[in-house]
Amino acid sequence: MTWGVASAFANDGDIVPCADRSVTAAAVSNRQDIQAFVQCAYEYVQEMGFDEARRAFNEDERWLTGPTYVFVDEVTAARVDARAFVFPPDPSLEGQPWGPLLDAFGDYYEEVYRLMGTVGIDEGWIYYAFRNPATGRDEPKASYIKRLDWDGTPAVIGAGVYSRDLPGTCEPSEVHAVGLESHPSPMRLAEFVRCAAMELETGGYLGIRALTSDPRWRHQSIYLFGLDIYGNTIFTGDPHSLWYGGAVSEVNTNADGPFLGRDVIGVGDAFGETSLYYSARNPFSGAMQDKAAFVKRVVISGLPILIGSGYYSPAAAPDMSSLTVDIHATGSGAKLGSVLVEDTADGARFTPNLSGLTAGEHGFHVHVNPDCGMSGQNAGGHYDPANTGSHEGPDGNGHLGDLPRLAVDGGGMATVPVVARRVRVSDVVGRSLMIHAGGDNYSDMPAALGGGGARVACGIASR
Ligand SMILES: [Cu+2]
Repeated sequence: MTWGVASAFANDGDIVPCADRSVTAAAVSNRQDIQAFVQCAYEYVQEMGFDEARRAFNEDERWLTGPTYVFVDEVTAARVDARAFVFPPDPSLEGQPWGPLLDAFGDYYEEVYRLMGTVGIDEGWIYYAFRNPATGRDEPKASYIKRLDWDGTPAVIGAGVYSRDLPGTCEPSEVHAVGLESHPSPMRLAEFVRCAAMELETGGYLGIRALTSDPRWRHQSIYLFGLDIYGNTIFTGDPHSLWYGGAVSEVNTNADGPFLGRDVIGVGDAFGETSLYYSARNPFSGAMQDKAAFVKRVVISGLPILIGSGYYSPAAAPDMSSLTVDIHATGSGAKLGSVLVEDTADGARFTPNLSGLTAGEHGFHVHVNPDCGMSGQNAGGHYDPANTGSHEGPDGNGHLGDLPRLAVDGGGMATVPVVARRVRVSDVVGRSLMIHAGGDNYSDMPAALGGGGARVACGIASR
């Protein structure tokens, strides 16, 4: 097992010089524009001096008319003492310490000082909640900031936008679990978590439901989790938690865990956001795999928590030729045993080791979705990649997911293997195995879908 703690931050790459890409406030329409806009403002300060730059940022259309403006703030550890050097929304504040005004956007200063003071980067994106003067509400905002010497004082120059004003910043079409799953990278992961953190800060506890169930935030091995100050998982999109009726522990805080025995919020306070490396069960593969996670401290309803997500190391991908599927009763959730699925020369062999079923034959199928919730209804229909729409049993040409009937003895046990000649293990992964109350007529006549009736037992086929 590997683990570690590190601060991580990445910007979007090299910044083009202002001369090559002159941008006005009115023309800003994406993240790269904001970066170029800040670069131009920075160069303007270098060329024209502090007094002219302050005048221009407050008065000239180029810097002021559009969805953004230029700000310059002092960087100091005592954030209430930090002075505003340029603040076009209220120029009367310029030269004054923010002081108690920080209450409305303390997150901003925490981020500025953390990045410039603690992490020590020279420029990058920050994400925080800020009072939107247009609506009077605190809303998610993203700003690009760059280190600047303002007349002998450490400062940052920056510009930002509210997420709804700027396509490309936490846009649902750009930041989503599918993208992170298919192209995992530290930068994508950090953006994913930061955008989720903004949703949480805006929506509070009401936002958790979406963060743990919406496909934007949950896909295959990707999900979000929240940790309290003791490291307990207080919410999670991990599909395994559906089975157990509560949150599966994402991390442990023991001396050998990813937090190295430190308390979680201590880590959050020290870093604000942090990368973590540990081993965890990948809900999509079912295997213990190395995981690269990223957590960010947020405060909701007055309480600090860490929100995080992570992706799994593909190098740890397991052998794909067999799979064990745990089977649970759909009603009580009780575990009934498991089914071993193996590739053989004759097709996939399903070897059950189950108890607690009713005697006789039971319809047995691969259903589409890896989800046994709602009494098995969430699993959807029989797996039918060729869209035949026809239930014909294991030797027909209909649903690929039509398996041979499962035999249960008088003691309620199923141990007799069945072989489905058209099926491979890879067809089963990422779907579910379903056992019905009744048998299977291998036809849609006289009863549709084999006539097996209620879905009594189910298992998610993940590794
Ligand atoms: Cu079925």
